[in-house]
Amino acid sequence: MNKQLINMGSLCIGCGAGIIANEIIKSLNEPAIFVLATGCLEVGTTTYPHNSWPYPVIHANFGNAASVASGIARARKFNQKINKNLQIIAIAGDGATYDIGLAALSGMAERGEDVLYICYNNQAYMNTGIQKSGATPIGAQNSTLLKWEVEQKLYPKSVIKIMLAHKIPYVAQTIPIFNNDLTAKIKKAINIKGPKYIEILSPCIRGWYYEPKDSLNIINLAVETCFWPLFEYEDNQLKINYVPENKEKISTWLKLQKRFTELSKDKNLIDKLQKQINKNWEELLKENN
Ligand SMILES: Cc1ncc(C[n+]2csc(CCOP(=O)(O)OP(=O)(O)O)c2C)c(N)n1
Ligand code: SF4
Ligand SMILES: [Mg+2]
Repeated sequence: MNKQLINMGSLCIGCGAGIIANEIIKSLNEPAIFVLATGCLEVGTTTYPHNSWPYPVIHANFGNAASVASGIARARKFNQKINKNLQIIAIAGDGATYDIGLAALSGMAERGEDVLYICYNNQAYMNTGIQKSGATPIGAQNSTLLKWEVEQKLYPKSVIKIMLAHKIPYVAQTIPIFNNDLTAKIKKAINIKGPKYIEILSPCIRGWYYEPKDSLNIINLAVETCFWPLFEYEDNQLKINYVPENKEKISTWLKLQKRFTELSKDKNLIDKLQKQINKNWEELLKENN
């Protein structure tokens, strides 16, 4: 079986979600079925009659990928004809996960379904024109803002923490292409029984409005600034996977993305954001000890 996506379909060149999809596929040795929520990844790789994936794919609705994946997990359990090694992987964007699909995801976790759920988080509803989602960070321009406004929360809500509250066996945060962190986490997750949740920051050229040449820099800086630390929880026990030697300032990361043009002018707000990032990181380090 070809271990690469056949092509990137109609995703933008350099789309983070396409890179993530390829990394997931490279990590798999078992037969698998993917359940995709509506969003850029699904629309860009499965436009009828094409399927860019070298695996069967089900297009769920926008909000029910976790429920569809749960149904397949039950079928695998009770139907003797279904290979018991079949991996069931739901992939959904931040809009589908943080907002419309949160109840379905919670149900999947609460029932203990044997499903790997992956959220590729590009921090807005990109496929429909960059509307704000529950994962949009403060100051990020989006098409649902009528004017520059800072009423958004300093930090978006944490679905990672919501999943930890469900006490599922594996929860992790990662980013595409950083020391093979993503592939290591996928490989680990698929060998754990029960619900698994992995959230991956997914750079979006169009919505974050950056030069494609800056892609790798943006990925690295999200981690090096501790805006997006790499960690995992096995049975709610934290392990930090990478500790930056010299933490970069968040302003360096913001400046690379035109979605933060207005925020970059507001020194007070950037200071507040920097303090919050420092606090979050200190709390994580403390929990790790
Ligand atoms: C019930 C419902 N409401 C709205 C839509 C329109 N819609 C399709 S994709 C999408 C945005 C998806 O955002 P996200 O989950 O963050 O994925 P992204 O497009 O950013 O990759 C929306 C609003 C829909 N398909 N179904
Ligand atoms: S708009 Fe963003 S998420 Fe959608 S295909 Fe383009 S780069 Fe990818
Ligand atoms: Mg999104």
